Amino acid sequence: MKNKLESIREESLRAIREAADLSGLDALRVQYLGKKGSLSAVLKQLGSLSAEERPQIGQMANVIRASIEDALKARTEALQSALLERKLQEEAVDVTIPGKKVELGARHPLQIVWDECVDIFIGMGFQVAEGPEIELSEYDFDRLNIPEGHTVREWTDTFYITEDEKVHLRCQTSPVQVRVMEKQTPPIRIVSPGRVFRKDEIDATHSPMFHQMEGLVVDKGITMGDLKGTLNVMLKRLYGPDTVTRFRPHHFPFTEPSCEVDVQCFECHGEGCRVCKGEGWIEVLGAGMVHPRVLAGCGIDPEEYSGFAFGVGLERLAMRRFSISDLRLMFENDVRFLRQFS
Ligand code: 2NL
Repeated sequence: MKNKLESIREESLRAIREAADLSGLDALRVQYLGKKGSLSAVLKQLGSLSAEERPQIGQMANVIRASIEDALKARTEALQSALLERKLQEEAVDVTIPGKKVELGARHPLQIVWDECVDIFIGMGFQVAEGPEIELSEYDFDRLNIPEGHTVREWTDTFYITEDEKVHLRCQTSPVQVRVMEKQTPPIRIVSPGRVFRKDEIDATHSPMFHQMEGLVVDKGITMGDLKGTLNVMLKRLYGPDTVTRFRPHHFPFTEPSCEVDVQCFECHGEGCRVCKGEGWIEVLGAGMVHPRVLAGCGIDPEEYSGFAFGVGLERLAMRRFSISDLRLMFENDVRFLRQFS
């Protein structure tokens, strides 16, 4: 039995020394010290020994148990610290590595004039309205009093989505205002900035996709005076307090009366030069009193309410503002161009 205990000691201590991981160690603990382990098996046979041998063997077994426990403890600690060491190495952070540079972008010139226009009108109590870019022709044409056969309705002018001409890419953001008038009872004060689409050939001043901001005010007693006052505020904010404006009669199907609005050339102050092509004036927007038929078509009684509306092209504003000679630059996303606006 002594031999048996000796071999348990040798075998177990070697196995513990060689154990590769903590779960292996645990298995060894069970194998040697557990209730059904090798040491217990030997102790169960103590009864068959003589009275002198019994305490000797018993004591020997206790010493071996203690040394196995010590060995398990030592190996556990060694494995644990090796594990920690490896983790520390794997998760090491080199704080001396230079950080990644964050490239700071710039607002697009169009976005700058967009934000500026919106801010001016928010300052006058307007709200911003948005709507779909794919529109029903009913909202973009019919409700705006644009007659059947008008050139804008032709396939050469408009991007139709469906063969039956009922759906197309909107040509203006007016349908956004139509949708608001339909839902909301006056007073209404909104601007609708957004993308619009027309089948124009691309050149330095034309693009089949461009941006527009329209505005609409509907309330009791709105007059041409409100239109002029509001647009004068807008243009003075955009071009400076000394800006001179001119309201010229015009025609749009959706407004009556209608006008185009010019600002006096900031280069020659009306003398006529290259910037204004000898005119002395630069056209900036179209506007008018909302046609009674348009109001009525949206469920607003034109006998009770009146309103004014306007539309302004944002690319043209940006081009003038930043002296951009070619509109295509704004859609090419060349960072050398875009960086100039940071
Ligand atoms: C332009 C300038 C304009 C409007 C847009 C409008 C919208 C509704 C009712 C009446 Cl819902 N008018 N918008 C009015 C005048 C001018 O845009 O040159 N357009 C061709």
